[in-house]
Amino acid sequence: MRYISPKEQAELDATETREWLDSLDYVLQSGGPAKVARLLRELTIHARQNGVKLPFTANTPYINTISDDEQVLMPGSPDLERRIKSLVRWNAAAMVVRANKAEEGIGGHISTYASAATLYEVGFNHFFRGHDSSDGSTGDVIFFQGHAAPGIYARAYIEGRIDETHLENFRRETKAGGGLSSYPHPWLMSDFWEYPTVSMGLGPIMAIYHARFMRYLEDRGLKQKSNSKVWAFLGDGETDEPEALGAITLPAREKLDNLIFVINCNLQRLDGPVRGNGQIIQELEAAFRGAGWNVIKVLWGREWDSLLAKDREGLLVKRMGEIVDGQYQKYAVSDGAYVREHFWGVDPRLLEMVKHLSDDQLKKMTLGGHDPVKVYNAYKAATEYNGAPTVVLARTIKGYGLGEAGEGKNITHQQKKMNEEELRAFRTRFGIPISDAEIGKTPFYRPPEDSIEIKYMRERRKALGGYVPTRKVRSEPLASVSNELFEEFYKGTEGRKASTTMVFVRLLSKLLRDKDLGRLVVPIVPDEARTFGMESLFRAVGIYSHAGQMYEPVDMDTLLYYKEASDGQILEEGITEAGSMSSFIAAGTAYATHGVNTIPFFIYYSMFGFQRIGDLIWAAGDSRARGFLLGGTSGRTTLAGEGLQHQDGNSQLFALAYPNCVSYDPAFAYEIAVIIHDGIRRMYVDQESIFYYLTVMNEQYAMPEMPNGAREGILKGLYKFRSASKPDAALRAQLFGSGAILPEVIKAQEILESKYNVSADVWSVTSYTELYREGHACERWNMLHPNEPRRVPYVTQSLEDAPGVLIAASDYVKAMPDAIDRWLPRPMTVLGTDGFGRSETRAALREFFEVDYRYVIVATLAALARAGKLDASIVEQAMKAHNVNSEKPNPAIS
Ligand SMILES: Cc1ncc(C[n+]2csc(CCOP(=O)(O)OP(=O)(O)O)c2C)c(N)n1
Ligand SMILES: [Mg+2]
Repeated sequence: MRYISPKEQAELDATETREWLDSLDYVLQSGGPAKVARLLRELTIHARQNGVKLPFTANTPYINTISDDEQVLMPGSPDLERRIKSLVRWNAAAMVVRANKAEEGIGGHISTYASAATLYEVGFNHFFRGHDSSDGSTGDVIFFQGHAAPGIYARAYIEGRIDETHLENFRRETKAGGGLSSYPHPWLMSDFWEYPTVSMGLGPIMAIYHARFMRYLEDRGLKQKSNSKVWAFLGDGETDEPEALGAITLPAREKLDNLIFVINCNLQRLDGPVRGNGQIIQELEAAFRGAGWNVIKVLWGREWDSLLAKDREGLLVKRMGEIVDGQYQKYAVSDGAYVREHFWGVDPRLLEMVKHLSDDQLKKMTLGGHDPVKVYNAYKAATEYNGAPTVVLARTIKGYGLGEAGEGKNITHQQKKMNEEELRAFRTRFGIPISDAEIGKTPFYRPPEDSIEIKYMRERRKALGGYVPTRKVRSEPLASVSNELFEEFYKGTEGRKASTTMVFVRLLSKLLRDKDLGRLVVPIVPDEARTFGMESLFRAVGIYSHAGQMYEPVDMDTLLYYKEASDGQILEEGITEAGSMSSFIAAGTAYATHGVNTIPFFIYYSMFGFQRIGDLIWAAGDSRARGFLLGGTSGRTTLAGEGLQHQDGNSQLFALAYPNCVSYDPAFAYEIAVIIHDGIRRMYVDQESIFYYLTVMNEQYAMPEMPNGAREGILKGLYKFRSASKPDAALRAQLFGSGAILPEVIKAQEILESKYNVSADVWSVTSYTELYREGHACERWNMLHPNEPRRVPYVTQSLEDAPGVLIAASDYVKAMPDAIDRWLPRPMTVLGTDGFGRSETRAALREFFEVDYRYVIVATLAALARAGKLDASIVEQAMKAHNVNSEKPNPAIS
C-alpha cells in the first residue's frame, strides 16, 4: 500500500466529510428535515449492523430547545404582567418576613417562590384553566410546589380571594379570622388547595397517575373528553426523591400528552447546589428523553439570543455546556467583571462577543426561567405537543431579586428575615409603591380595586375558567346504597370454607355488576390479582389500557383470559404500590376534581402498604380521598411461608395514626359486608372525608351467620359473638379475637369450657382503632365538662358487667389491644405478634408467636390463677397438655 502522509490523510478526511455534508445538504433541500432524520436513522442501523459502536447521548446542547426564530410573541400585556408579578413577589416575601418578625419565628420560604414567580405568573395569566372553563372540561389539575405557597397566597390576596388577615395569619391556622396553611393542604383549606405536595416527590408521582386517571375517566365514558392538563411544579432538588422520577416511563408509554412537568432548575436545594460538580438540567434531560418525554429546556433569556446568533463556530454553546452548576451559582452571586473574566475570558473570541456590553449589562442578562417570553413559548409548545408528556426544564436563580438578602446564596432556602435595607432594595428593584417611612412595617400592598392590574388579573382568570387553585366538591352525593347487595353475606357460608379475601372479592364482583354503583368502582391492583383470587375480574370487566389489546393473549382460549381493553375497569398497575396509591388518590378525589363519585378499591400485600408507602397514604388523607384500601395476605401468622419481609403484624397499628382513616380487622363475611356497606354510605351518601383500611386474610374457614343486633358493634369495633353457655359458672372469662385469630379464640372457648370448666364469652374486635378513638373522645369530653354526667366509652359500656378475666388475641402487635386497656373493668392479658415474621406453616407460626388457641387457654388459666380463682398447678398441667414450653424464647425480639 502506498504511504499516505498525515497531511494527505487530513485532506482526504476533509474531502470525505465535505462530500457527506454536501449529500446531506442536498437531501435537506430536496426532501426536508424528516427525510434527513430517516436517512440518519438508516445509516445508524447500517453502521451498527456492521459493528460500529456509536457513542450514546441523550442530551442536546446546553441551550434553549425552542430557538429564537421558532418563538412567537406573547399575547396580553407584558408590562402589566410584570407589574403584577412584582406585586405578588412583594406580598409573598412580606408575609414570610412578617411571620418571622417575632422572636419565635414560625418559618416560611421566600426564595423558592422568588425563583419560580415567572413560571407561575405565565401559567396564571395564559395557561392554567380553572374548573369553570368554558371549553366543557373540568379545567386543569395543578400540583403546586409546596414551598412556593407564599406566592400562590400573595396572588390570591391581590385577586381579592383572601384578605390581609389571612396573610397576617400565614402559618397561624388556629387564629380567629382564618389562617393560611404553610403548604398546600386540602384537609385544612378545603376550598382552596386540591393536592398536597410538600412531602417532596409525591407531587410528581401523583400528577403522573392523575393524568392517566383522567384518560381512564374519558375512555370509560365517565368524563367528557377534553384538553385538560395536569401540571406538576417541582424543584430540581426534589428530583432526587425516588418517587419524583421513579414513574416517568409510564406517561411516555401511555402517551399522556395531558401531562406537563415544570421543573424549577435553580440549581440549588436546601443545603447547597443540587449538582455542584455536574449539571442537573442535562442529567434530567437525559433521564426524561430516555424515558420518552418531550423535553423543553428554557435556559437563557432573550438577551442571549443575539449573542447565540453570532456564535457561528459554536464557541459560546460549548462554553455554556462545560460549566458545572456550582460554578454557575458562583456567577449568579458575582458581579459582571467576575463573569466577564471567568466565563467569557477563557477565549479572546468569546470576550470579543461581549465587548459592547458593560459589566452591569453582563450581570443583568437573565436566565430562561425568568423571561416570560421564553416561558410562554415553552408552555405553549408543551400544551400543543401530541403523543408524549412534556417536561419544561427552566433555569432560574434561587432567591431571585433578594440581592444581598440571599439571591443565589447557599443559605437562601432558609432565609426568612430581611432587614430594612434589604427590604428597601427589594422594593426599589420591583417598583413597589411603599415609602421609606413605611418600609420598616413591611406592609402588604394591594392596588386599588379599580386599578388596571386588578382588572387585568380578573379578566385573565375569567377567560381561563376561574381562580386557581380552587377546590370544590362537584359531584352530587349518591342517593343511597341498597342493602340487597350485601345480604347474602349475612347468612354465612353454611359450612363451606372461605377466606375473608375471597369474601371481599365476591363482594367486589357484585359491586361491579351493580347497575348503579358498578361503573363507579375502580379496582386497583399492583400485580397481585392472582394472589387474591381476582383473576376472574380480568375477563369480567377488563384491564384498562388506552391502547386496547394489540396482541392475542396466550390464554385467549381460556375463560378467564388476560383481557386488556380501552374501556377496561381494573387498574392493573404492575409492581408499584406508590403508583397504585397515586391512582387511588386520583380516583378517590374525583368526586371533587372531576365531579365523578368513583369508588376505588386498592388491594395489595398489606406489608407493602402503610409500611412502604405510608407517606402517600398520609397524602390521601390530606387530599380528602375516599375509597377502600385492602391489606391482603395480612396477619403475621395467617400468611404462611413468606417470612420476615412479608408477614404483616404492623399495618393496623400504623393505620391508627392516620386521622381520617377508618380501619378494621374483620374476621367474618358479614363483618366485611357491614363495614363496606356503611363505608360507601358514609363516604358517598353522607360525603364524609374519610377512607377505609380493611385487612383481609387468606385462611379459609366457615363463615357464620351474623348474630342478631351485631351491626352497630361491628362498626363501633366490638360485639359479642358468642355468649358463655354457663354464665353462672365459678370460673369466667371474656375472650377477644380479631381477624383469622378469632376462630382460634372460639376454639379456645370450647376447650376452656369442656376441659377446664371456664365459661367464656367471645367477642369479635373488628377495630381497636375505632374503640381507641371513641374512648379518648369520651375522656376528653369528660375532662372539659367536669360538672356534667360522665360519658362512658362504648368499650366500657359493653364490658361493664362482664365477669372474669380478660384475654385478647390478634394477628397484630400487642399495642392494638393495649390501646383500649384503660377502659376495661380489669387489666387484660394480651397475645399478639410483636417481632419479625419468618417462613413457616400457619400452625408453627401461631405457636411461635403464641397466638393460637393453646395460648389463649394458657393465658386464660394463668390470669385466673393470678386472680386467685385457680391453683397455679392447673396452669402448669394445661401447659404440659398443650405442649407450651415456659422457657421458649420471646418471639418479640428473636
Ligand atoms: C420528603 C421531604 N424531604 C425533605 C423535605 C425538606 N425540604 C423542603 S424544601 C427542600 C429543598 C428543596 O429544594 P428544591 O427541590 O430544589 O426546591 P427549590 O426550593 O430550590 O425550588 C427540602 C430538603 C421535604 N419537604 N420533603
Ligand atoms: Mg432547587
